[in-house]
Amino acid sequence: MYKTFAAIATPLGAGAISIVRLSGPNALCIASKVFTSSKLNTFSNAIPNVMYLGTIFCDGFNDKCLAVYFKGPHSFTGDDVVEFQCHGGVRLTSEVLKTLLSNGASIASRGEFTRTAFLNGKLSLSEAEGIVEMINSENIASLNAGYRMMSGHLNKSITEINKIILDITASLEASLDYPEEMEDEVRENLESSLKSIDSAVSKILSTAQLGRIINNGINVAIIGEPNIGKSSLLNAILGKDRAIVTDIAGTTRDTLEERVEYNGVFINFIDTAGIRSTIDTIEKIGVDKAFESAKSCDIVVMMMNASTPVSSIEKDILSKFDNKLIIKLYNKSDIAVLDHCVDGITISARDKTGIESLLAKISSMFISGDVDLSGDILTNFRHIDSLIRANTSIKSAIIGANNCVPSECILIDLRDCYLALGEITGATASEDIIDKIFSKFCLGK
Ligand SMILES: Nc1nc2c(ncn2[C@@H]2O[C@H](COP(=O)(O)OP(=O)(O)O)[C@@H](O)[C@H]2O)c(=O)[nH]1
Ligand SMILES: [Mg+2]
Repeated sequence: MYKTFAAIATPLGAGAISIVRLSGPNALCIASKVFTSSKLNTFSNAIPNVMYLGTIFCDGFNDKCLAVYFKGPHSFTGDDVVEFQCHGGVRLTSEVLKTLLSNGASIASRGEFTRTAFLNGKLSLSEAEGIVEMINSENIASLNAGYRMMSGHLNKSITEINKIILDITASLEASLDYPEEMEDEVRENLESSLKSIDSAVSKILSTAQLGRIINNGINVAIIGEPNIGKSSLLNAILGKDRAIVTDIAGTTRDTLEERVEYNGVFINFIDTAGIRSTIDTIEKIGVDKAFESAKSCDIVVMMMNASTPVSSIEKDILSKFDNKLIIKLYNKSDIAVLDHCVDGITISARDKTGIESLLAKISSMFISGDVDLSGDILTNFRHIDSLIRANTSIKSAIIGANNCVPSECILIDLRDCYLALGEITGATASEDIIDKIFSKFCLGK
């Protein structure tokens, strides 16, 4: 027997309104015990999806509130749901919840509403995870990725791949039953069918790097010789005096990280100590940290002077980052711009010119026109992990098909691939995985 549970769905605190919701077979019955509206004899007669203004009777006080009934299965959870929009406030909202509990509801656990929706087949696991991604998003790109996941984009792609796996599995199994009639033909087409699965899985997996960037941003280290204008650039980008700027070489000793949002994506700028050989112990640590930041970041911005030739120290620094994405940035263009600057971007941190071109360049190195932002983008580590396992299994199946390995062994790889992919949608996810996912949800979700 399903239970009826209740929770506060909005953050607990002083606010204009709070939403308290109830889901389960007794939702309407419990609601009609505590809520009345002049429009109805009893709330049991409420028309689904209609909002009623009325009174909720709590222990020691009443509140004027709105109530709406969503009749299962046409509700978020798939069961009967009643939502109350009462006034906000910690005590008021808690008392409304207490009233529902004392009238027969039990308290919902974390994610219980969404878990019920999943168990009732209203959404897949990845769609449920899309909701969490949207709630936790801090930038527009991540909101969009969460929205696509919540709307079933990834679920559809994975379900389609698994359908093909099932078709191949069925013909391989049939060929084992009728080897003389079918085996040659099935084995002949096997490799190309497996390769199409491999390329579909790899295509989704290849978006993981973009997904990381969407969640965490592009890490950009600004490096260069002292006094070139690195800290001035950080300040110009942020539009405020964050870093100390002086004409004394060696002013910045530690790395300093600040984030801006550009085209919906975070760019994390790391201002570093100017690179030079120094006997100052603290500055030397700063120079080492500058190199470390540059090695671990996504893009190195090497700042040089637009009005003077590239120095031998700068050539030496550049040569250390041959294998990285690097932007040559020529600063102090307000003084002069020499011809060699054509291989980079010219700016004046002092006059705040060229900043937009730099941001656009950084963004275009990751979010270029050929990146399909409306397609699947893997932003969830659990999905990446499942796809990596699916990828390993399908590659093993291809090797098997190539080397005349018995069909029984290929079937094992295909099954592993199917199971790994099914964990994403929830079709093959174990109770443990499901528990773990919903335990990360907030109360009332
Ligand atoms: N003329 C000119 N001076 C600049 C520009 N950017 C920075 N400076 C000056 O260069 C000096 C060093 O700047 P700073 O940002 O501290 O350089 P950092 O050591 O590379 O961080 C300061 O006196 C700045 O005012 C620029 O675009 N044009
Ligand atoms: Mg500095």
